[in-house]
Amino acid sequence: MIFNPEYEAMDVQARRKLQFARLKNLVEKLYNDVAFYRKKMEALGVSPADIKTLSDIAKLPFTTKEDMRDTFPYGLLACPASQIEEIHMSSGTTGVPVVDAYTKKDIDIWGECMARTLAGAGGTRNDTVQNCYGYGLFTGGLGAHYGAKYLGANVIPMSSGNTARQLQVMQSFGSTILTCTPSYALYMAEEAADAGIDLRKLPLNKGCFGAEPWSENMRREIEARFGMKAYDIYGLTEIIGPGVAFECSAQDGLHVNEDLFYPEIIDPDTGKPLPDGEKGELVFTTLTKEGTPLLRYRTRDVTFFITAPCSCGRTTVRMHRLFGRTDDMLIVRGVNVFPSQIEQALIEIEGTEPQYMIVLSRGESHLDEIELQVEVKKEFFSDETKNLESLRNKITNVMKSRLQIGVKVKLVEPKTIERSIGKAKRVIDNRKI
Ligand code: DLL
Repeated sequence: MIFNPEYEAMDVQARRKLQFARLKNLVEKLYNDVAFYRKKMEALGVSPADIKTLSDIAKLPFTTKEDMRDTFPYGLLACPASQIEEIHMSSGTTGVPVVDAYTKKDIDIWGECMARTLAGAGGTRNDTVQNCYGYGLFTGGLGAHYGAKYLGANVIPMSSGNTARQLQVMQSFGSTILTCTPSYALYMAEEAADAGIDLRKLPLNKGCFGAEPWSENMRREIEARFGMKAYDIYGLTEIIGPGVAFECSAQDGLHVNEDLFYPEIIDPDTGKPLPDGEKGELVFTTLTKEGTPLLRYRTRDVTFFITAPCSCGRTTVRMHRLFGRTDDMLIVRGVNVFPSQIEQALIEIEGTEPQYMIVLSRGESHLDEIELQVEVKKEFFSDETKNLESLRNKITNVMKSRLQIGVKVKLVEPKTIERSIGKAKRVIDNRKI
């Protein structure tokens, strides 16, 4: 079901017009009301009058993570403080505090964005949403909560953690939609298996997973273990939280809520916009936000746009599932490595669990070393040593061919890698550079 066909299935030209009108309003507001943006525009010699078409957006300044840090906490506020209804914050992947201040209208729009997201996964008012994203400053918990309410569904505000209770609630109330990080979903599946609960027999039939990188194979794993459809959902605190983009029944790219967030892909080195279909850094401009609207925010997330029509009937542009970030990209002996590449390779190898840790170090020779700790499936671990050795060799060879560098593989016993109830930590960087 398309939650809001008027906007989601809008004629593309009509949407362009709407985006332009909203952009124009935004630029005027920021120029007049937010000293930070006025200064930025003046430094580039650009004023609201220079924005004559949508593509003139490229003349406008970017906003970066550093800007968020420099203006912390209220430097980007674009409305009187008395109109702020709620604040969220994230330490972000890079440790810079990021604030999002919402007015009442911002919260309503957020609810709608997440209602669109849940509907994209097939959710309706008849669903029961077990929401295991963390409640609090993190946007996941309350974002999904508002969305479920906006959709008219029943929401169980579990927050993250206490897995035994999650499983109990899931069974007692017959939850039909699960919302949490994909790594937590897998953890729950393991705990369920240990407790002798067959998740596939429960009413749960769809899940909206995001907030951290995951892969196509991890999706299959979750779908098989739960007997559900697993959908990728994307968002970030700076822009609104979850609800910026979401997958539909086609599971072929994430529809961007374009009437609300104007997306661009740029070359991260030059800052120049790239044509549709080319991979680069994702940039968003918030088109209707009142509290902390942002102009051309550089997400550092790497993806490309898919413009081919989608079978679901939505006309919004889709973004490919994320490839990683421009900043958590690991550079190991000069080679760019995304943890997601390692995960993708690993999950294709029979005998391993999708649980891993990348430990980076710099040895005596000053060369970077990657140790990849991989959990082995229970059945495999009790097997003969020679099988384990051949599994280790196999992983080593696959990594070498995928990553173009050597990786030291260490097989570890089932359940020894620390599980997360929120975003999974996959990299330990012990290099002293
Ligand atoms: O993680 C918002 C969110 C909550 C999204 C719940 C989806 C579900 P932040 O904590 O500000 O906000 O982190 C945002 O997380 O820039 C991406 O790098 C990463 N991220 C979010 N969704 C995905 C996803 C929330 N589906 C940062 N796939 C973003 C990969 C994701 N990475």
